[in-house]
Parts: sequence; structure tokens; C-alpha cells
Amino acid sequence: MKILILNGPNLNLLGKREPEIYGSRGFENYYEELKGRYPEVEFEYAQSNIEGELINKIHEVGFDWDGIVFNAGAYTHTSVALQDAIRGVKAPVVEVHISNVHQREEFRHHSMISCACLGVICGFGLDSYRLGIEALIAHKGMAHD
Ligand code: CA2
Repeated sequence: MKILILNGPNLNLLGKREPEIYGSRGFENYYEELKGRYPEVEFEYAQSNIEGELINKIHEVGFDWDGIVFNAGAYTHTSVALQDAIRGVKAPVVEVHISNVHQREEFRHHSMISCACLGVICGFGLDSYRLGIEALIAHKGMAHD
């Protein structure tokens, strides 16, 4: 099974700023733990601050890989282009957020991409990514094609 973990804008700052919201651990460190936890899964990790690069990455893996765990960062709340990219590929996409966006400012309550995703996980810190992987594994187990 092949899974892409994709992070959007500013998530390269994880562990460096705003630890009260996003925790104090950098993503690369957490990613090593994740890979160790699922030796049967082939992972790739990508992060970009640029919307078009995120779209290109979704297109690149979205026809051959088994799924994408996607934290679109603030583009979650604004991007029709990312919604279209997710709709345009075959691979299921699980939307994840570190924080519980529904406990935060109102503008974070709406996602432009949820409607194109398999499901949404938010509010569990970095563990949201693991839960996203679990969702993709369970979904693949249920697939009949
Ligand atoms: O909770 C999440 O995972 C978010 O996707 C994070 C986004 C935010 O815009 C979404 O509403 C919710 C922001 C990511 C910025 O990450 C930073 C990490 C450390 C320091 C500064 C920003």
C-alpha cells in the first residue's frame, strides 16, 4: 500500500512556533515514527507553501497510489483549486487537521475541500495523521474493485 502524506502552507514551521496550538514536535521527527509503525505501507512525505505545487503533487500520485492524508493548512478554507484537484484524482483523500478547527475562529469552521474528501479528522494533534492512515487502510480493506 502506498500513501502520500501532504502538508500545506506554514506546516514547515511545526515545532518552531505556536506550540500551544500545534505542539512542540517537528513533522519530520513524527514522520519517522509513523513510518516505523506501518512497515507494510510505503510512504512519501511532501510539504509546500505553494498551492500549485500541492495540486501538482496530488496529480502526480493520485492515479497510482492508494491514498493521500492531506493537511491543506489555511488553503483548506479558501481553495476551490484544491477541491477540484482532489475531485480529479482516483485516490481517496483524508483531510486532517492538528487543531480542532471548530473550536477556533469562525473562518476556520468551513472547509472548501471536505466535500471532495473521503472524510475529515481534526483536533487530535499529530495523531490526526495516524488516524488518517488508519482510515485509508480500513477503506482499502473494504474496497471491492
Ligand atoms: O490545525 C491544522 O492542522 C490547520 O490545518 C493548521 C493551519 C490552519 O490554517 C488551519 O486552519 C488548521 C495552519 C498551519 C500553520 O502551522 C503553523 C505551525 C507552527 C507555527 C505557525 C504555523
